[in-house]
Amino acid sequence: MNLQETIAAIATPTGIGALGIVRISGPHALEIAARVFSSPHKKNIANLAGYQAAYGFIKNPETGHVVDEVVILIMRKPHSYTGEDMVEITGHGGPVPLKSILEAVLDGGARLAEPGEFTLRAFLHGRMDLAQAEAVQDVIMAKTQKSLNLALQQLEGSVSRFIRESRQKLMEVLAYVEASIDFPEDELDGFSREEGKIVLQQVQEELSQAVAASQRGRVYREGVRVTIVGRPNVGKSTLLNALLGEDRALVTEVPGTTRDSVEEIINLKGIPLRLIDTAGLRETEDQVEILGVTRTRELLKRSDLVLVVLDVTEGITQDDEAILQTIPPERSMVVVNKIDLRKEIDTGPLLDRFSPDSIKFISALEGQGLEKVLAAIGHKVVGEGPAGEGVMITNLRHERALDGALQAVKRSLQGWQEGVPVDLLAVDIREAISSLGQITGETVGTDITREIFSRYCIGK
Ligand SMILES: Nc1nc2c(ncn2[C@@H]2O[C@H](COP(=O)(O)OP(=O)(O)OP(=O)(O)O)[C@@H](O)[C@H]2O)c(=O)[nH]1
Ligand SMILES: [Mg+2]
Repeated sequence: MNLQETIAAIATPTGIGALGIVRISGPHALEIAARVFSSPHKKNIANLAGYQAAYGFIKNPETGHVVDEVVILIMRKPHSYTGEDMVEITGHGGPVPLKSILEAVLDGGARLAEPGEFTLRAFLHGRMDLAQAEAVQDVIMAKTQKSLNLALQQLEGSVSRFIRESRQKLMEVLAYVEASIDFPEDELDGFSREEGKIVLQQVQEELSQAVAASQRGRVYREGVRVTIVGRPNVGKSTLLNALLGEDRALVTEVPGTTRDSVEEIINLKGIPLRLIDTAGLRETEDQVEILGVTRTRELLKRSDLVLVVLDVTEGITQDDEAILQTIPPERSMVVVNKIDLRKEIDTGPLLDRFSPDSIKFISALEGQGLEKVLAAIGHKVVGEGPAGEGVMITNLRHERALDGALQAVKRSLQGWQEGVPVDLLAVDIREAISSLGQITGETVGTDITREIFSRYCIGK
């Protein structure tokens, strides 16, 4: 990527809105903007200070035609999102005017930006580190208030600070270790072997807490897929509707009503829950139903959690048994439905595979027991209570790097205790430092950064 090139893109979604924005960034941003912009008051945008705006028209430099009436905002390096000279042109929010503005800007000398290239440039110019840059996309994609809060904290630098502090401590220990390789006999100032060990233990403790919390963090960022399965007519669609609070899926007394899966997202205390109602599972000759059943089996594989619905009036039938055999008990809950009709069934046959906590009795029709089902889902996916203190890692890439660092710190600590030669300790400590640096971007290759930003929106 050539930072000498000036890039441009439409930054607002395609569709109809009041306003839309075309962004330009790079060394020639102002020049290009001046080429396409004309002010009725003869304002020269080259003379505007940063964060000043002007009203006028965009003309295509090749055809000379006016393409939209706009307000143009100037940002001068380094005080801009990318750290480069930037111009934002706010035009009317329709696809044709915005495309025409973009075309004028490209004809004026800019190149079309790649996905995430504005944020990539912000990272390359040191406006933010990699963890912060990744948070930008998380803010945009946030599914609940809780996921938004976590993304904003990361954008503000909470993850970066935690990583830098741990890295700093490891660097101090490494400096001590390296000095004692060079001067084995000397008393090294300010640091003893014992102190080095204490610092390593402290870092190990902090990293393992962060790794432990990260699974929970990821649930808030990405959400969880909960698939509702069971025989036909046990009340799966009624359960989906009850949890959603609206009549989304068709419900009838005819078995085999749901033919294709139905998906909806609900917000469970900040956890985005993707609920999937499926076609009832049974042996069938009906071609459409067979497709539905095949699809349900596929969905099962991709679920974080499976709710198996049983009908209390029918007990556990052979078909139920067959379904219960195909699902992973550690990722499942049994929901016994229709308790308004009858209270009990013999759960004995379930108990060798499911703990009593994973079996819930409900009436989807009358709304009984739903709170308990939701609480149990929350408990299963994020464990006890709300997020504790300390940093919350939400990103799988970060989680892996953090775990890599933790394992390296553990090895060095063990070596330290066993009195292995200091040059070997240095190897593990360096690895831990490098692993942490991948999160903030100090030690990450361009292929990985490219991969990360390629998933971004164009214009961000
Ligand atoms: N009494 C009672 N009836 C229920 C309850 N839940 C569902 N039903 C009834 O059971 C029948 C089937 O409900 P659905 O929700 O369509 O069942 P399903 O599991 O989605 O069925 P398929 O889509 O055919 O697989 C309907 O007549 C519902 O009104 C309940 O808690 N109590
Ligand atoms: Mg159904």
